[in-house]
Amino acid sequence: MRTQVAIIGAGPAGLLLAQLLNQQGIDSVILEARSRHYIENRVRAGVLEHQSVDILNEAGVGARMMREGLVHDGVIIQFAGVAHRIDLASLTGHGVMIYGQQEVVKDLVEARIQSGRPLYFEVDNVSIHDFDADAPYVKFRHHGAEQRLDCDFVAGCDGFHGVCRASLPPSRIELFERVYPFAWLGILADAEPASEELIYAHHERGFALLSMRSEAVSRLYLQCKPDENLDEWPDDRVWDELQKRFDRSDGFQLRVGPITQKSVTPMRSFVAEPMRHGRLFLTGDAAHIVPPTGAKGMNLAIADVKVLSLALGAHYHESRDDRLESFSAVCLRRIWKVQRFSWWMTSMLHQFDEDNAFDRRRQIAELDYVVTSKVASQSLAENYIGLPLDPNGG
Ligand code: RFL
Ligand code: PHB
Repeated sequence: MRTQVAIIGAGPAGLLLAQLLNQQGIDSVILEARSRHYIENRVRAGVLEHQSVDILNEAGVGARMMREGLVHDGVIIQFAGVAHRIDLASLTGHGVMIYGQQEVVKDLVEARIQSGRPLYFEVDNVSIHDFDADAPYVKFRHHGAEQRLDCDFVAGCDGFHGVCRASLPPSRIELFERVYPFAWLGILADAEPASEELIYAHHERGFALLSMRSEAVSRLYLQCKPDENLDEWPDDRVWDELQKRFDRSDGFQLRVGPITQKSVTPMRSFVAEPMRHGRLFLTGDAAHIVPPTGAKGMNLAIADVKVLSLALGAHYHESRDDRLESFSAVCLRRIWKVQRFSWWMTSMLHQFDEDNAFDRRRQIAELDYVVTSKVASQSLAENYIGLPLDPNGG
């Protein structure tokens, strides 16, 4: 079989790329290792930058998000038992949208099915070949049968553990990495969110985050050990620990309800450069990872594929390859700024070392500065709602 663009992975990056290409009349085949049920129920990110909202709307997949998503014009930073609101809208003119990644994925899968173009679930043995030459191809197995997919380009949208980046000889990529000495224990609960806006809480017992998926579903996280054993975290202990970390002088109380999902997420910062290797393009988590504190992972994936879709459009419709050539540099310039922001939020809010009293005082001073200085809160807000995306120049 043959296509123009072979897309490996049906996460937000692969599915949105397919949709943006389809809008330009460019054919693609998506190969996904997991089942449709699995990818549509994988609970992950929840915050969309305002321009991610625009990109999804322009892609024609935003109708349900606009109906069901929650627009947030502010975010709460809490430390030393006091909550401080950063007014995103008045500081930047924009807010963010709370809408679960799995909902974005469902909307994109639906659009893909409507388009009539192929999306293969549960493929295995994916391997990519000859991406340095003019005629790359992908081999894979589907329902036990070996298949070959010839293409013009391969889009590696297969996440951090995928095959695309792993197919490159180590000499061709430069890796930049920081692994943090903690993880997040995340829960989803059938409980009305106790706050209308997200709360990022600094606490000496460790960071905690209150987020949500709807008016009836809370999403909460607490800093834990990287090798935390979930068996040691019965529901009561999770609620108890969360309540301690959200404790405030005004008597704020969490709203408790049945926990429907519980998981531990390791934290890392990671970039693989460059993002283009001949006719292979890496996007999203396949090329970079951010710690979730800045809420940027899904947004970076969306920005990468927007840039790539325009570059592929210029190749097919204007016979121009300059945008394909600049893809990696354009994306990386913005990615590094987002890496910096995610690292900074993470460093400011987490406990790194049990007995480093100096760092704790320094964090409190930094948080105090951020919430009391207009320029400092504006800088946080400008990054949180999303740095501008210029697909031509970074
Ligand atoms: P994905 O979503 O990992 O999708 C990759 C897809 O490729 C498939 N795959 C393969 N398919 C075929 N062959 C192979 N050999 C394959 N290997 C893998 C996988 O099954 C999968 O379907 O990557 P993508 O599309 O780049 O999207 C990236 C985002 O998923 C990720 O950055 C975010 O979830 C990160 N993230 C957050 N991002 C935000 O923007 N805002 C947030 O609030 C936010 N919170 C989070 C997060 C991630 C979290 N976890 C669990 C990692 C909160 C958490 C807890
Ligand atoms: C989430 O709702 O899952 C979420 C929100 C904000 C973050 C990370 C995750 O920074």
